[in-house]
Amino acid sequence: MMSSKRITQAFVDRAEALTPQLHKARVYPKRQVEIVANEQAFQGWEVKDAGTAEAFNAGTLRQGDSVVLDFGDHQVGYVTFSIRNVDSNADAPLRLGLVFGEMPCEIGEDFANYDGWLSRSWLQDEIINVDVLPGTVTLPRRYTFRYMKITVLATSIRYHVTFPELYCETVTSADEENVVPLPGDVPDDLRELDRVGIKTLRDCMQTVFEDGPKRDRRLWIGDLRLQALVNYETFRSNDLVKRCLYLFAGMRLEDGQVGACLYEKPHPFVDDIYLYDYSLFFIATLYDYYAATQDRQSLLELWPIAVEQAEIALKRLDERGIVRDDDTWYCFLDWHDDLNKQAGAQAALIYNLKRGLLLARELGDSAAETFMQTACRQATAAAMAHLWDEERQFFVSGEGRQVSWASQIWMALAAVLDNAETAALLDRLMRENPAIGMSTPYLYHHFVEALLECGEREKALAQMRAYWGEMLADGADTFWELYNPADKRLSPYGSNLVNSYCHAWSCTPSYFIRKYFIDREGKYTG
Ligand code: RAM
Repeated sequence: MMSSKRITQAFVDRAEALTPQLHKARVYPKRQVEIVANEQAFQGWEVKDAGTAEAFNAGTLRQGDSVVLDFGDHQVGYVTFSIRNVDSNADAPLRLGLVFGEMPCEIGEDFANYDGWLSRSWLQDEIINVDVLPGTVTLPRRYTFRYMKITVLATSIRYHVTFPELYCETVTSADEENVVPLPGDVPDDLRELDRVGIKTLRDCMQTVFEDGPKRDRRLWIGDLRLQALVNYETFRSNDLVKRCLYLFAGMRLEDGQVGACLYEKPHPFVDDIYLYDYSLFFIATLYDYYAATQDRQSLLELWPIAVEQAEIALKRLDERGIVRDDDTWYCFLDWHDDLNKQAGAQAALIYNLKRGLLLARELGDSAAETFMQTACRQATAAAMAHLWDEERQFFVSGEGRQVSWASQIWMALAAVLDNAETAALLDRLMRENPAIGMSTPYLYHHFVEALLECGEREKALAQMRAYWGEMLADGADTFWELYNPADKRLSPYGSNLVNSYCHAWSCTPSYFIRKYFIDREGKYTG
């Protein structure tokens, strides 16, 4: 049974009126390739040159033949091809097998063996039958890919086929012209991180900030928050952030919580998923939006919903003032089966209350100011009294008093300790390296941000270079949803085939470089 949602239609309408136009461009394949098994290569698949794109357009394919086209970079869009029959008229329909892959693994591996727990339907393949030849086909679905495999499953004994033209019409709402070039003295490796970060964001920017254009193709507020930060430093599509905020505000869950994610079609609707940290991020995302735009009218309209998120979050505190823990998926923080969320959730609460407090002051809302300040003081005191382990010098989480990277990172971001103590905490974290580590670029982002916020610029740069830099060395055209340098096939979904390889929350090197290492005069300060 569907639960009833709290809909504020005027907000949804406001959001819909801000739906952006998509920019289109035609992209042709760059070459033909072969994907071959090689244990030394990333995820066990190597890409080998197998001929030019022109040779593909001029060549003939027979029943049973296949070809893999490489578009040279990550694409999001609609594929069109013209097909001609050769040697005879087409006396039977043409049957084609198509596979699209962001990564070589999606072309190399047989989808029939897929055993992940997310739907098989996320894997991008089709069988199409073409009744009339010669002809032109435009595939109705939007694909996200670099590689496209075509297999001729059936012609007839009389005819073969050729593809004189094939291209992808790419779509994005991002406006490249708004991106200010980096100053000349930025080192090449940082330029490359910035370029790929921007490309990642661009491909996720559609009529909302999608989390991943292959999967899940929807708006998650945790991803939105980071995309918005990169956007303010790059494309400056501030109305797209506004649209997303109004969508979340306009469609809340039964008890008023901002939902974790929402869909646009067939009409905007919010999913039932509630995550403690994600709902709270409505406050931080609104705070960042206001800081970037000074859009006071939107702030005024959305403010009551932000306050409400804080009120709802406080209801989860136990008699000690600590977020009640349980075994459900109540808070995100990171994909890690063994991560206890309690301390991270508490820190996310404090982090957002602090931003709520600043907004309350900005608005001169003294009741909200008192509320945020009191809640913040109490949540911080409770964290220090019950989650700080004086002996271990770490924050602990849950009944098992778990020490994890996520808990320390979020307490650092919440600035529960002073700057010097936070820097020492992060230093200890790196030295002692507790077993519950970081799985996603999302948590790596927060680690780098925590280092920067307490003034550890060198360490932050080194972390960013090591992590996202290694992703580049492993062949990233866009940054990935999951990346664990110690286990490169890692997937929280049971198969790396269904991982997203262009993922919103991974695009933040561009934000770090531009926000923290370029000064107001546009000079590089690294
Ligand atoms: C995944 C998506 C998304 C993330 C959620 C929590 O399904 O990758 O990016 O925000 O999880």
